[in-house]
Amino acid sequence: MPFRSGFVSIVGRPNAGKSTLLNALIGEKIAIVTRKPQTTRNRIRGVLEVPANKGKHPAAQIVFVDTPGVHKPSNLLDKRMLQEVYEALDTRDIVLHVVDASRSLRLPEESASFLPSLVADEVADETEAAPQREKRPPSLHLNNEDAFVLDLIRKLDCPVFLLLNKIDAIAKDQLLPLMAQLSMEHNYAAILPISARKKDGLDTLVAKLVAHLPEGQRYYPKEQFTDQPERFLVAELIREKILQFTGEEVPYASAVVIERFEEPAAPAPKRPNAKIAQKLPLTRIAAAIHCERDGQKAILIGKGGAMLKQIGAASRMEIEKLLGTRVYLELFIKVAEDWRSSRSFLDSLDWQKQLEDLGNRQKE
Ligand SMILES: Nc1nc2c(ncn2[C@@H]2O[C@H](COP(=O)(O)OP(=O)(O)OP(=O)(O)O)[C@@H](O)[C@H]2O)c(=O)[nH]1
Ligand SMILES: [Mg+2]
Repeated sequence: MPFRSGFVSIVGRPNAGKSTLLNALIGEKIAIVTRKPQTTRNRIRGVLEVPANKGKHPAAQIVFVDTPGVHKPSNLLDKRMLQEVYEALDTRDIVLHVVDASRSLRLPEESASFLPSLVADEVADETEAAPQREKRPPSLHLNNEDAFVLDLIRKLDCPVFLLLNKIDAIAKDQLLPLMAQLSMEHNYAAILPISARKKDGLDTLVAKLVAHLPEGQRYYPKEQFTDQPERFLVAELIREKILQFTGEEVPYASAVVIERFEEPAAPAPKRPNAKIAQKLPLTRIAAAIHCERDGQKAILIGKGGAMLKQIGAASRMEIEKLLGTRVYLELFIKVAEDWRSSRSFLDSLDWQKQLEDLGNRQKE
């Protein structure tokens, strides 16, 4: 049977477990996961090689695309996050709509968008290439993120799978009514209960995805499992610790920029989870944590520097696992007032855009 390949975009409201699912499918930590909503800020690709299953399906390469959770934007960063979702929905073969089955859904009686058309237009204005969106009347259901996701997927002409996630956290008799309720909302190509955390139901999911994928060649080399540069992964691991250890507004007002990344001269094992021995070479990394106000800076530093030390120690351990070297990590805090509304600052965080710009400059 001919090889199959394609892009599978993962969408849903914040905290549905999209990034946990991506990591579980790929078997590597390529997206950060926390209990706080709005953890993911960028599209993140994870590449899965699927061997042929005799008589059932051919071999395939699936490129999964994790996206930020859909939420009502209140600044330019939020709008960029929503733009990432739009872009992932524009370039895909299949979409996975992930719903947290452990929280009750409040679906409105009729289809609704929580975003007035105005917001969609503003988002589109941000990038020239953004597709024209049809105008929608402002909706009454301004806070219903699930309804907005439904609104987006109803416009798609590709198969959409509904994934009821976190089934490890609910009683079995709750599942059927939820499936029945949601199956009326959209003509899903498949409805699958899963637990991303326990890796439950994922084999069935992958087999069904391969069955729906078109014939095609690999998009990525066989051994590559993500498109993210190492520097970005490192910045994300630091941000994960900020999200874990700080509260209130601080996690949302923080951005991490790697300012120095000195790889060791000697070659080091590149695979994540490699054993860390004392003899291993040393990577020197300096990272700036940007926040928006002096008060947030004080929280990030903590009493006698305790918070910064905790963030540094926890992220260093994870970075060592990722790089397979020892790591000397230097962290410092900078205040960049209102960076979440600064176009140029957000551009400087966007590694995909930076790579594209570099490519365009080289072509000229
Ligand atoms: N019990 C249970 N918890 C899960 C499962 N999947 C994810 N979680 C938890 O749900 C929380 C959110 O998970 P994420 O993977 O970060 O969710 P997300 O959809 O990527 O969230 P955003 O990036 O904010 O949009 C974390 O605390 C996860 O551990 C699951 O199958 N079962
Ligand atoms: Mg996420």
